[in-house]
Amino acid sequence: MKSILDNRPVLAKQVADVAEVAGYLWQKGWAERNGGNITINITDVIDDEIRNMKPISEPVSIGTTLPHLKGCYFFCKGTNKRMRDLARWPMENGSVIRILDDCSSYVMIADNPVKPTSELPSHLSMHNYLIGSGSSYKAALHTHPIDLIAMTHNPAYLEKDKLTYLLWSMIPETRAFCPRGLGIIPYKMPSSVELAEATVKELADYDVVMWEKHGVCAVGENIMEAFDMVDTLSKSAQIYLTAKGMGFEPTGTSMEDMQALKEAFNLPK
Ligand code: 2HA
Ligand code: ZN
Repeated sequence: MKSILDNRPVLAKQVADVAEVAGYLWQKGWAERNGGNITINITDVIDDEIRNMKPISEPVSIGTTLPHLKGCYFFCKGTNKRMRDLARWPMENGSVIRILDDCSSYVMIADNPVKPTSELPSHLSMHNYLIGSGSSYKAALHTHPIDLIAMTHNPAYLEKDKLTYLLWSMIPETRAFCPRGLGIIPYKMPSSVELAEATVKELADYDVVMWEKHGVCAVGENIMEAFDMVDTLSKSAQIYLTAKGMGFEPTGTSMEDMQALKEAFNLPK
């Protein structure tokens, strides 16, 4: 079958990276059923032939207006599609969409008319924010990591930056490679515009945010980086839980050692 990826190695590599990450999410147990979603901004690698491609769907409303997305293109996991299927057959379980000039609707252009993720309002709002703020980030990831979600069932961890410092202090990598910490968003209806707005607000301070009792949302330069940050935070959560399971409270890295890391890695917080 003909594919938009044919003879477009750069675009094909980006979709292959999404498929690879989708497989990791499934293997980690973070992607039950259709859980989680991925979108990547592929506008930079779109050529004139793609720009002229006829839509394969009617215009669909996003539910919100996103002025920076005019004429942008995204590869999106499909709604109700499984990560484990996206891993093997990305173009059957995801689609390429074009944002229309009204900035509030999109059409699908390839390869199959797969309706994008139910979290499209939050994903596209994040991309809109990233473009508007001059960021070079192109990827947004939402997934359901067991350990991190479990921690949000304790109200004590919902306090601003409580989890950030706890997770940073479990292993130096987390401090170094998730340097903006972990934002917290109080529970909101999945897929809602309210959840999208709250998520975007937190991106001013964080690359990764928790949706209370639901999951995590991360943005990054590319999908591998977004995944790596969540993976690192989850590793920290597992170290914490393992220590607790052995019956003791982990001591955590001292404030002094944390400060030394901040200076050595030139970290922002
Ligand atoms: O796409 O995870 O939050 C399935 C979800 C919705
Ligand atoms: Zn979810």
